[in-house]
Amino acid sequence: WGNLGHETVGRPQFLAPKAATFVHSTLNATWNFSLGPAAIWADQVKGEAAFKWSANLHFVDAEDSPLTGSCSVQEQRDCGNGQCILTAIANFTTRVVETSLPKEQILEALLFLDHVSLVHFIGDIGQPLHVEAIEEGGNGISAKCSGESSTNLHAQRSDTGMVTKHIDQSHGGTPQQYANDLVAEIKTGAFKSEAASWISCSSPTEPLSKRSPPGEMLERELKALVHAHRSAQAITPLACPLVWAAESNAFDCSVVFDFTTGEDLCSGTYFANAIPVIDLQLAKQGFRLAAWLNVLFDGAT
Ligand code: DCM
Ligand code: DCM
Ligand code: DCM
Ligand code: ZN
Ligand code: ZN
Repeated sequence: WGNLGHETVGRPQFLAPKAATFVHSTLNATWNFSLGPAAIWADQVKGEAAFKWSANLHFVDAEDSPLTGSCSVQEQRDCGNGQCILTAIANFTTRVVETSLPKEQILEALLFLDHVSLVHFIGDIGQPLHVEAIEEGGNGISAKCSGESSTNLHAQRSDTGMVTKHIDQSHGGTPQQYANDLVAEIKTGAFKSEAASWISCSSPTEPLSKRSPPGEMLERELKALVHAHRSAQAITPLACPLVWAAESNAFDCSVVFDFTTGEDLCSGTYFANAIPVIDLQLAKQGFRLAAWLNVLFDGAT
């Protein structure tokens, strides 16, 4: 996502007390940021030499075949070197857990950086083109929006075109309003019935009878992660980021590439099909982010 998408995801309004306290005290005291603007920090620094190591952590190049209708994302095949968004979420989660009781300023600053990185990556993993290898996540595919000088498919779907136009048209032009509107959909609207399933993390291949209740798997995984970390084992890949990635990636086989060269993506069927996906993925990742932080800081979902 671009800034608008990240600022939307980064305003979780479902935080439990300790997570909310952390967000308000540490983030505001240290940086005078709210979580929303802090969520774009990882994009701002990734071009700097000191943060070059982080540039590949914003996505996973899924080597599937969406143009022939075959979508998939696999930890080993697509992230075998451990340098992708799947491992980034596991790594930053571990670091937040590990340093959750720091007293010194330096540790707090580190915690802040790990924390805002986590906020950012939990947003990015919901963007279908961040879970796709083709043309570097669509960066090499030219695309245009409302006659604007043509850029690329990745940019149009992430922010510059479609998200901006959608927020301007339907959500008062600001990520604050957009986030509020998505929260309303989760609380009382179109997403109400499915929101609990967003944090179940159950694998779609798992038999229904074995599915964990919403939230349980998330908590179990985080505890396993903390345990693995404390006992100095290698970070185990997490199931949840892979589940989230697979959901994003599936849209690469439906709406994402369904246009013809030169078509205006910000009108007609393509735009109409894209908007519900953008709403869904941003609402989902914001909800998941809050659930994740609630487990980290409050030990509950
Ligand atoms: N590295 C990379 N991509 C990343 C992270 C690290 O190419 N996402 C490289 C940078 C260093 C090496 O891996 O050459 C070790 O990095 P670090 O010291 O950051 O682990
Ligand atoms: N690193 C990380 N999270 C951070 C900072 C760094 O995972 N917030 C990792 C990236 C590199 C290694 O630690 O692999 C060294 O980073 P640095 O050069 O920041 O010490
Ligand atoms: N990106 C991606 N997949 C790739 C390469 C890049 O999803 N294989 C993303 C990262 C940025 C955007 O595309 O959000 C632009 O990348 P860059 O800043 O590296 O040009
Ligand atoms: Zn992007
Ligand atoms: Zn990013």
